[in-house]
Amino acid sequence: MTDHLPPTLVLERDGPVALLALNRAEKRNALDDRTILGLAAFFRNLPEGIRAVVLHGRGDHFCAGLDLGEVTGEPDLFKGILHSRMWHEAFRAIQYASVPVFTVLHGAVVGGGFELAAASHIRVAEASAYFALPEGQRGIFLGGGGSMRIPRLIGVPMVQDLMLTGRTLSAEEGHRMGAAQYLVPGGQGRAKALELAHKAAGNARMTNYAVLQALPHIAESSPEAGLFTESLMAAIAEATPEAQERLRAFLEKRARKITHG
Ligand code: 1HE
Repeated sequence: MTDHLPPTLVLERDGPVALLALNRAEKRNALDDRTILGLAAFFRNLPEGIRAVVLHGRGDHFCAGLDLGEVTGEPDLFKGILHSRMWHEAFRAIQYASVPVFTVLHGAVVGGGFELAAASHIRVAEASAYFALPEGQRGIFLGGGGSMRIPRLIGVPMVQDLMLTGRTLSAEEGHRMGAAQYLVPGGQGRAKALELAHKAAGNARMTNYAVLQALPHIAESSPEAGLFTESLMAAIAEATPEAQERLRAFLEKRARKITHG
């Protein structure tokens, strides 16, 4: 799905890793409809051979959120619902992509930009990143799944604080609270995300798929349903030829051991 990318999305490739850039720096990578539709199309139909995606923003900011120019005009409730649902579908395509998605966060990670980051699996924040939910100041509300996903990262009380008081979180605060798994110095986010993406790309495909598709459902299930699903998933993963080869490789001392530090 590279032929139909809008000009606001630019794709590069590093072996099995796709690097997708938000390419609208002049508008601080604000998300307009064509970009949202482009994201949905890309993640639903990844290029052949891609095993991980790194999503980043060109310019000084990751993303200034919803393109506010696209929601001004004659109020239309029905259109408003469909617009938000379009975002949901796009960000769902990211969350449930067939491969892991890493985001590089720098500068503004605000509103819909925070929602976008929250739909990815691993967030790498550069020291310049800051998180904000300025919807209250604009008179609008979260519409890209942020009410579901962001509280799962930083908790309802902190989301309420951001939305009610206009508080921003520094990269360090965001990292401490769970908005990002990694914190790196300025300018190093892309290299770090790429390194992590290559590691993930080297895992067994079925295990990665299970981590993205099964794990979140299991974690939200009742314990008994979750444990049963886990057993099914474990049996499916073990039965793949790739798993069997990897297990043999370890037992025959051909595989890497775990290293720490
Ligand atoms: C935009 C947008 C945007 C910038 N929609 N055009 N998001 C916000 O409330 C964030 C609004 N943006 C900002 O607060 C600032 O732009 C930034 C702090 C991110 C960056 O500041 P700065 O000084 O680097 O840039 P700027 O001069 O403010 O913006 C440069 C241009 O980008 C300018 O347009 P220009 O034609 O005058 O050059 C800005 O108008 C434009 N721009 N951000 C449209 N967001 C599914 S619901 C999600 C709900 C939300 O996302 S709410 C949060 C919306």
